[in-house]
Amino acid sequence: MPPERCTSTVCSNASGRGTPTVYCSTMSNAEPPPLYEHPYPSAELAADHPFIGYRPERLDDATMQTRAETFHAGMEKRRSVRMFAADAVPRSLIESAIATASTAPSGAHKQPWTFVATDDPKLKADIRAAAEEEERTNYLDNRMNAEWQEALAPLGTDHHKEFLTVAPWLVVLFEQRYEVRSNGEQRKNYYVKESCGIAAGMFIAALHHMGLATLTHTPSPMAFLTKALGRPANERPFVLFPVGHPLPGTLVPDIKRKPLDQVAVFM
Ligand code: IYR
Repeated sequence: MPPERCTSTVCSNASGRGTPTVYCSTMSNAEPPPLYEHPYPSAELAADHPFIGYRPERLDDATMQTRAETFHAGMEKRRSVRMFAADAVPRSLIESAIATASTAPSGAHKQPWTFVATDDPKLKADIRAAAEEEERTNYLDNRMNAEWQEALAPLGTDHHKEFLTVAPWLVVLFEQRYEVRSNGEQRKNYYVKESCGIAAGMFIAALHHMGLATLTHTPSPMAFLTKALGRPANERPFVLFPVGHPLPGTLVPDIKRKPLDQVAVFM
């Protein structure tokens, strides 16, 4: 059966001139969206902005179930680690984790993040000294209130942050509160915290998937990281990740994750 003619007003295939832009009945696995009264993109939008087809492989339910369970089982094994081996980790692995994190969805696709990575011993020592100073105030001068300290007690954390010099890499995720264009103009970013939170999660998942460990460390306040790493005024530290292999024999708190019925509501 010959392909039908495409009826989309913005489809260049209709005149036989090239690649289809939006829904095109001449494309084997694309259909006009009959479910939608207001299809996205509208013909007007697609005429002004580039859109491309999105056609991920459609899997059957059983295959999806297996993949879902395999992924979940892998993620269940992830733990935050505070004791790292000093073993070197190739820079290409850190680059790959950052590239994966950078696939995160972001407000208006602004990707409002910078990942600053260092394996420089001097920089790591400076960062550790500054972090420990802040944490000393938190723990020893009671900047954390009693309720907070009570919540942390079972984890046994304190102001010592040796992992900051032992872990081979420190990666600081900075949020970009606004964007500075090459001509110096400033443009607002949107949903910066949400976007960076998602990117942080994807970074953690990428590291875990490749067999590395990290700690989601936020030595509050973190302004010292801006100075230590020489970052511009539009950036603010969001999370500090030490990255490496866990120290063989490392212990982690014997915590349990909440069962599904405590974290999910289906209605
Ligand atoms: N940022 C401090 C305190 C701390 C806070 C939380 I929430 C933790 O889960 C663990 C520690 C520190 O890193 O010690």
